Amino acid sequence: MLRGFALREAAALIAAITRVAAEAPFRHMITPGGFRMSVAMTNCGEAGWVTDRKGYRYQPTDPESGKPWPPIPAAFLGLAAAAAASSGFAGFRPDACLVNRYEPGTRLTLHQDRNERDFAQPIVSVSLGLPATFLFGGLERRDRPQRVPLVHGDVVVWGGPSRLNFHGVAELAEGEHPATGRLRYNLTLRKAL
Ligand code: MD6
Ligand code: FE
Repeated sequence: MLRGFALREAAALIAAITRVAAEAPFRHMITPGGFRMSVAMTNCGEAGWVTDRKGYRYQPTDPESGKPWPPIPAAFLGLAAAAAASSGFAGFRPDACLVNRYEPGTRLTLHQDRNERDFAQPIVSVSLGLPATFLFGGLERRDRPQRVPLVHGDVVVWGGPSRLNFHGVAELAEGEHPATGRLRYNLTLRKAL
């Protein structure tokens, strides 16, 4: 947990999210079970994480447009590499970045991130805007999660033995943030391929 690691660059990161979303707009994807996700998502990189009735996967193109996802902004790559290196993962080069957008009332149910090819690679997660409570569970869905507060500028480097732990985000509380208004963004930088 690198508290405030992205604070200095936060405005540039938010501007870059806006540029990514101009090419690949945020959308509410459908889970394989047929539920519309309350989190709005987009991606950048060689591959983007998608879900639809057929399942969860990474794919090189945006299903809405058929075009490749926009490239990962240089500011994301630099931050991810620096955060990973400072946590013992030198040489981290992500090829996929999922961008999550939350409004008050939005939540993310407990899940594992297991669509990536190599679980030895960490995931670098960046929180921007409204605060959230991260639910950090165990290796079984039934394990009671720890509640971890995440605020604007916090970065988490997640790798090693807990890489496949269940986790989620509790329902976002009402609020206003000077940098994002009524929104929280989360970037997760991954080596998916
Ligand atoms: C979020 N994060 O903070 C959701 N997954 O909005 C995740 O689901 C996540 O932060 C894998 C690794 C780090 C994460
Ligand atoms: Fe996740």
